[in-house]
Amino acid sequence: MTPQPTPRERARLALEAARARTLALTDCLDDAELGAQHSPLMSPLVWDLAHIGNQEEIWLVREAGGRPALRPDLDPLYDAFRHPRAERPALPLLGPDQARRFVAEVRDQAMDVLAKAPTAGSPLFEGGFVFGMLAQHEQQHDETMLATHQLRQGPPVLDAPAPPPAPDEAALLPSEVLVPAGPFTMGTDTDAWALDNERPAHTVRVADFWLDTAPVSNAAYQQFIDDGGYQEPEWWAPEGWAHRQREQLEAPLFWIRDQDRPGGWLRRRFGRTEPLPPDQPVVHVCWYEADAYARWAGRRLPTEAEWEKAARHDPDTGRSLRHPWGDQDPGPEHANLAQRHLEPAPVGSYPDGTAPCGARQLLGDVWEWTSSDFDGYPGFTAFPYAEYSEVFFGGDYKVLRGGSFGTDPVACRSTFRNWDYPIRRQIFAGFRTARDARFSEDG
Ligand code: AVJ
Ligand code: FE
Repeated sequence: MTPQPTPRERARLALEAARARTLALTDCLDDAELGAQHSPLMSPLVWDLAHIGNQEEIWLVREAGGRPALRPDLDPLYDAFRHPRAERPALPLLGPDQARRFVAEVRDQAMDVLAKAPTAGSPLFEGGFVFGMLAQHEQQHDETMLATHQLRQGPPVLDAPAPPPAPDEAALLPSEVLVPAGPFTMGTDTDAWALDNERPAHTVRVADFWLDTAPVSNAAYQQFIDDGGYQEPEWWAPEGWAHRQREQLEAPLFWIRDQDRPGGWLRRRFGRTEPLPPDQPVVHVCWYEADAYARWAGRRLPTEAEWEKAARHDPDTGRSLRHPWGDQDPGPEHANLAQRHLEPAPVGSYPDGTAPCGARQLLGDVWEWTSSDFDGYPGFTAFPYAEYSEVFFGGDYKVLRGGSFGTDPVACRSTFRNWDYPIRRQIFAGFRTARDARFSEDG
């Protein structure tokens, strides 16, 4: 057993890791590229950078530290609710060097606050929560910045080794696993850094169902395309079909038809064009595409509760685990996280990350769309601010689970909830499918 760091040490390490990643994602581009808008869906990277510092100033320097504001004049510029992403390039933003100096000054003060702060006695400080919240906030923006890198045109600036091939036994895995009926504990009261929307823990009954062992692969998704799935309204939700028509969707984002191979596909990935790997999970599909594929396959998306039960319920003990493999922090053997690779690993990878139900790759590789709308759990209370998640409740957003290759472990666990509009596909999102087991011959 490795000794657990204290909450203060854990917070310090998490904040430092987030900052190293933020700087790596911004130091590789020149000032013009940092200030440019690579897609109307995204902020200029220099906005994310200073927004990270502004949030850290608000929460760690002012709220946690009780210290005077450093740059209160920046609050309106970097308030995500005041300016939609498309408007941000026109704002009088800090330049790259000013932003770098600003985030460093805030960090100096935040570290001083951390050194003196209590780590118990109030919800904001319990287990180092507010520091963990800011480390997660920074890492979430780092993943968004990685998605901006993927949208950017021009020669590649990011590199990482390819994930290892799937183990030989991956070919022998059953296509789906049974998750037996019964109650499980969804959400958490005990994970110190869990965010408000993951709380409180509550019991949910789930009927037995079958779940894909691994996320849907590019090869499987290509069969849907080849079978005319994008031309057949029967498979699509009505709003999904309207969206498909309006946007002329024909394939996942970043797929390119290979002119030299009829029916073959290439993909663009962080500035490189390469053959589409058939055995990797499909990525950059919107909820409507995932939903349509599932219907074409005679299946459906899992509900959020089904997904979480598969990802943490241990039938031997009745306990809910922190991660599919247990309570240990994610290591490189468990899951494809932390931008260690710049693409998902082949389906069937990471046997050491297998969940008790037998499903693989529930954490890492690709975010997984669920059929569920984003809402608060019974007894939800916004903490410490409604703008983190509560303002997004009410049915406009679909829940994604599990994290991608670009998600840091600090912002990834079996209770973690992500959400987005059902039309979005610039995020690193794929899916797996499910079906009811009750009343079926296998049930
Ligand atoms: C949880 C990824 C949906 O990026 O909109 C960042 C995270 N919240 N700053 C987002 C977030 C405030 C959020 N997601
Ligand atoms: Fe933010």
